Amino acid sequence: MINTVNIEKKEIYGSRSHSGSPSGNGNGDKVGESLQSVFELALESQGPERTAQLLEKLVGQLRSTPRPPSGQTTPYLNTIPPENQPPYPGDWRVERRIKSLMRWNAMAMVVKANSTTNVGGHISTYASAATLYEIGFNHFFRGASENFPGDQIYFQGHAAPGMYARAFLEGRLDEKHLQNFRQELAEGGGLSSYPHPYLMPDFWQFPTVSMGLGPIMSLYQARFNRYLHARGLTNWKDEPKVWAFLGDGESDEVDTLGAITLGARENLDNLIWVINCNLQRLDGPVRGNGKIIQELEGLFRGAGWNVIKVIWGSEWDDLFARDKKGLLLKRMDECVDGEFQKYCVEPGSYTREHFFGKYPELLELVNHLSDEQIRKLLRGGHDTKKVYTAYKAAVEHKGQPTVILAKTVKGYGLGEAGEGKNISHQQKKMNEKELREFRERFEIPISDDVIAETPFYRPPVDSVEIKYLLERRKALGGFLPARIVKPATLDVPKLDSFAEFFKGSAMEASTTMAFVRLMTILLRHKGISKNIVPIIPDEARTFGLDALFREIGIYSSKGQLYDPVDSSSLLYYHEAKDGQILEEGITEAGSMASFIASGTSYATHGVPTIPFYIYYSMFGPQRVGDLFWLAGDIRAKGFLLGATSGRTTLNGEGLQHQDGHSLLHASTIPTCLPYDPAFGYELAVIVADGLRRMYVENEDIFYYISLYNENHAMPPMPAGVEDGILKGLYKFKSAAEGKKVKAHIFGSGPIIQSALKAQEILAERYDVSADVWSATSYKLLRTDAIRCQRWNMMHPTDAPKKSYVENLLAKEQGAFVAVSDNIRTVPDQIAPWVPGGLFTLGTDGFGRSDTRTRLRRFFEVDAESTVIGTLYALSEKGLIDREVVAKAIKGLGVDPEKIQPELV
Ligand SMILES: Cc1ncc(C[n+]2csc(CCOP(=O)(O)OP(=O)(O)O)c2C)c(N)n1
Ligand SMILES: [Mg+2]
Repeated sequence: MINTVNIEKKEIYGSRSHSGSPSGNGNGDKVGESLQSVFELALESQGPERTAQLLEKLVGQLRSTPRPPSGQTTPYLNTIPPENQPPYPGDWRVERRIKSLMRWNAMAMVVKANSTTNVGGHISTYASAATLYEIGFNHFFRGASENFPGDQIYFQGHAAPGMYARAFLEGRLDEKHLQNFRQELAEGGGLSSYPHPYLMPDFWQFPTVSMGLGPIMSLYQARFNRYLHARGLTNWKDEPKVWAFLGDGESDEVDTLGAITLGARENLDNLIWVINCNLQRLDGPVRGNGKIIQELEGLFRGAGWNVIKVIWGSEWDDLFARDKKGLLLKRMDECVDGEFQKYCVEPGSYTREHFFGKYPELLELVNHLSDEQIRKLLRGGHDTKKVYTAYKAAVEHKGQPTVILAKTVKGYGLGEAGEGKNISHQQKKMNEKELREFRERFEIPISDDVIAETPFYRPPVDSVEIKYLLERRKALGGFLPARIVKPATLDVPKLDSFAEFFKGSAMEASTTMAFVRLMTILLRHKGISKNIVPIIPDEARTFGLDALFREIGIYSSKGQLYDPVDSSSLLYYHEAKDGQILEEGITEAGSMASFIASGTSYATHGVPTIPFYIYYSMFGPQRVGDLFWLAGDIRAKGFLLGATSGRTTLNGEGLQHQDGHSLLHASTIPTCLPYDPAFGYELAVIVADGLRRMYVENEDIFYYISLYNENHAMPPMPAGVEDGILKGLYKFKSAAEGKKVKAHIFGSGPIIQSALKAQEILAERYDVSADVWSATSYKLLRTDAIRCQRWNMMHPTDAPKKSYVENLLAKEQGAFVAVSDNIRTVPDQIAPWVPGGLFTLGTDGFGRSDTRTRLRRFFEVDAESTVIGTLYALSEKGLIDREVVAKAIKGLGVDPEKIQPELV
């Protein structure tokens, strides 16, 4: 019997990296037959009662025996058995000393900052992950070199102090930097709280601190690397690996797990996730009543990933080897994470009694260990050799992405100050006693008299530690993290490439159609055609971009393994290994991750690409706003096209689709330029200038452009308006002079048509000359005005500066009215700088399904409402009689008591 157990156990240990599902075979059948005969024999010779007893005994024995994985999980053991561990290539003693110094400095940085300020910071995350990072830095993470862009590493945001501590030992940061952790405005600058490329553009590559975004970005980054290579845009010799470090609590974010099947589908063996399973998040256990490692294992295996569990440290190997009955494993399986946490904080005697003590044989198993030794039985994520083994297996694994589930202790080494405690995450201070204990535990050469000041410690450059550390990084290609940007410009098309837009067209068209035409021109422009990355979340047909399928192909790492149903048609669904379109399917988050990967390829690969991500505008910032924000932080470039925009223009789709506020969302992102063009020529001028600013001038900005699906006249471009288009406002059509009063209507997008019609009605019926202006960007007008206003505030005795919009409108008379298919707050952004104020009409409230005509009356943005609004604004200024407004309301057939869109 004992032999059988051993054989089974060996099988389990040895059969990790495949699914291991027990399949029927000839031997199995034979065993079954034999068992049947034994059963019959027992029945015959012993009788039913005795046979039942025997069977019960056997079942009991089976329960406590390690079994091969059932379903998607394997036993609570390290995936790689000790006998398969490779020799450790480094000097682990020196590495341990280096790591201890990192631990100290990372902790000191936070404690010091919080001794005089309340800037916060985290000690426990890095404390639990130090080994996970150090093995990577010393043996795996490759820096950039010629023909190699460097491995791309997503560091867990809260572990940032550890990365700074390393950079300090490497000599890349000095004491002053560390002193100013989280004090970026201090004299001489400081270190940002988390990875923010916007704030530390030479250091951090990937923002990660908003949980879930690092994981999804890393997935799409790994796929984007393949895409770039398949399209011949890279010349690397070795493929970079993408490593993402995340927390086990972070796995609850939908963004973390929602896209993992992509990794398996695309065979992304260039992707490795390391999940730091310290079993804790901010408030307490991640799964007190369950096992997060097992849960994640099941999920990732189900999604087709290679899963490597690193649960136990080397000290456990001997215990498992001597545990012939599998009782230890049984006990592991019984315990929930809440209990494992308890064993972390209690003394060894507690673990002896409550964990091992459950079964006498287990107690015996640890008889030779003192309580202290039991307390020191390590979790795998703190064991250098176990972590190295897992990483090596991960980088060598072929055909699948790998996830390493590393079990650790949150706040490892903090002792009483917060090791494994529920408060660990928030711990930012340590008293002198705790500092001394920490120092002793990690053997930091800091004396008693200064310890209370938590001084930073860096050994001399010629010390064994620093020499080792620098040698390792040199061998691996240089320091990390590092964001390296070499200036690269593209030969972007000049304005005259878009001449056809400037002539206007006899045919009515929408701005979406204009965009499709524009894309065709760009995709044929030899300077940039290769660099363009069209990204679509399953909406190409909606926007009329399906013609591109055939022309430039949809990227597929597998090519096209089937004959598409529409292969006989001209515009068939064409997938190709070097396809240019990223057809992401229905995932706005994934598409944004692709946008970001493409928009930052100038930095990650030294190859500028130009993403054009077109989507339903309602599912942009409203749906995945945090990724939009991150696009700013990461210094992404490119064009976001919010199509089917406008609360009334997208008429039939109703409340969840009709967008009248994305422009406002986009306005909140500092590096985003939002535009709301009305005509094809405006779009062309905006895109041409965007290409110049981003890909010639190398500005780290991106564009948000609303596109609409309503066809209307596409007029020729009036002379000299380019500057106004780009700045945000220009006079599109002056009114006939000679009327009694003067007014101005700012229109945007298709709603400029309401303004134009209102212009006619006002002239014909109410003796008002209303000029129509095209307002292409309220945000840009506002930021320019704010800049001037601020300058004036700071220089009160100098001649005041005037903003573009103030200068533009200085000489204009009468009332000013704005009308758009967006909420009123969008135009209201410039109200303080409009002479005499701005009266705004807009689409505040929920959308609903109906015809455009009815919706525009409902929201009061149609021509009649625009007339009434203009007359009202004039009456408010005393320029016309209120009676005129009342008559117009009647004369234009507008019901003044009609229901109003909901405003709370
Ligand atoms: C989207 C988002 N929500 C909440 C937070 C706040 N937060 C920061 S760290 C943290 C807990 C992290 O736990 P875990 O992922 O397990 O990381 P650990 O520190 O344990 O390694 C939380 C809730 C955040 N940063 N991002
Ligand atoms: Mg955690």
